[in-house]
Amino acid sequence: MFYTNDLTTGLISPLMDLDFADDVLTGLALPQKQLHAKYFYDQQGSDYFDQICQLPEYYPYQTELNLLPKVAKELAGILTSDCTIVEFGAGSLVKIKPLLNAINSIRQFIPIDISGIHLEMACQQLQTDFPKLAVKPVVADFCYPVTLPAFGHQQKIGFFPGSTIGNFCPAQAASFLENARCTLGPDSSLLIGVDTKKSPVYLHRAYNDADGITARFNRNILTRINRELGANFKPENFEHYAFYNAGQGRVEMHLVSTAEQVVDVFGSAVAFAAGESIHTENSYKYTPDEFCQLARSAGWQVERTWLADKDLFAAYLLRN
Ligand code: AVJ
Repeated sequence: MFYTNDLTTGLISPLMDLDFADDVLTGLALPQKQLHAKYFYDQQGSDYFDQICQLPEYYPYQTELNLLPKVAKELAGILTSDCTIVEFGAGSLVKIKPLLNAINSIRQFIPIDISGIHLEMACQQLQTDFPKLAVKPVVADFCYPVTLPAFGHQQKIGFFPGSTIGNFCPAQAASFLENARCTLGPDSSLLIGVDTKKSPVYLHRAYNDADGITARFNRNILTRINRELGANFKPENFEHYAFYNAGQGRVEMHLVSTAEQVVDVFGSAVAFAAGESIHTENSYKYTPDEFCQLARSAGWQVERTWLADKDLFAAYLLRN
């Protein structure tokens, strides 16, 4: 991965991100147009996501954050020798703090995120708050195997909070879990936060907030494509649409074209019928039984399950 646009001027540099260009053109050529949810997270998108986390409707964030001190206290009893934590999709580095506060044996922290500048700024703040911790950020797309800095002989713990795993379909989630098991190696653990199945009314509210922040987050992917790939989407011509697909066990987000229109993307003409959508995100929800089965299918043992208030969210400690 490399930066493709000049972040100060917004000008497109000759080094366009060809993976991004290729994924976008391929996705928009499918009968059901789609874009990968990981592309939400440019700098603006990461900021919007932080705003989503402050919304009263978006229960996963606060629910998990409230659960973590309890989880961390129990982990402190298990993790007694020097250890390294690897966080997948670390974002703003808020959720690692309850772990760092409760577990004294954490020596090294390796946060992985796709959003480089966002990660760098968050790391500077974390280093100020925890001066003795070795912080080694890795800017990478963890959909692919990631090369990590040397672990040494420390005990390794993966941390994958926020139900980010919900962006993968179950088969991809299983291969992510398998890859993480190989990356972390023998005797490692993985602490993972996963959203539960619940009333669709509740889910609907979480992805259709009253202030329209989720809608802005969703549309921002078009603004990003315009800037980085030289497209001419009119984001205002696309409506945010999110719903729970019970058959698939997932919330789907779409951008629905409000009119018949043709968009130029990187030199290709992409035609939209009125009402046609781009599928921009899946957010799978798992019952504890379903998730434990998925984890086992990827070679992990489930050591501990924590359920938040009213079963709104779950955390699992997996053992390799
Ligand atoms: C970061 C993928 C867990 O699926 O709930 C929030 C992203 N999308 N609101 C989720 C998201 C719309 C979020 N994840």
